[in-house]
Amino acid sequence: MRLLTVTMATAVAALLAVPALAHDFKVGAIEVEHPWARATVASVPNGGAFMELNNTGKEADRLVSAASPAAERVELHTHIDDGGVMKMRQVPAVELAPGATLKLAPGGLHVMLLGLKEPLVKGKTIPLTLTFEKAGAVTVEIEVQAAGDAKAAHEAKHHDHEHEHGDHDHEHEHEHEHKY
Ligand SMILES: [Cu+2]
Repeated sequence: MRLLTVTMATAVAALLAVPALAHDFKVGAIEVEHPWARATVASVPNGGAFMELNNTGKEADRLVSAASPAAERVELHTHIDDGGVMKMRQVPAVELAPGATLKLAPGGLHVMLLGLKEPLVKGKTIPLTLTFEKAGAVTVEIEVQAAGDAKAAHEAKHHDHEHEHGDHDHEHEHEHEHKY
């Protein structure tokens, strides 16, 4: 019995060591949950990064910039409906009202990585520094997932479901992302 207990304790310790289980970051009142990106191919040196942002504070804050050593330039983007075609547009900041939970997801707000120095490979992580007006800067690890994996598909589906124009398939209009 003692041996079993020790074995279980070891197993639990091993599970806790898996980074995916602790893939949340915090700076001031801002929580950054599960930052991830889709794997990319060499012919398309740009990619989108996604995450959930929670403002647990009583004051509004804004995500004002992002940077990564993995990309030449990082921009904050959203999608707009341009005559029925969803196009990406740079936004100066992402507003976070007090208590707000904001999802950056395919087809909507995202962090755009432009001029990737190397393709994003599934299973790798890349650092991304997010700067919030009040909370300050935090460097998170972006987990690269397969271009068409279940999590990405789930996120995209979830987003379309919530979106007013849910009947559009935004994914096919995403200019900078190579999908499959
Ligand atoms: Cu973009």
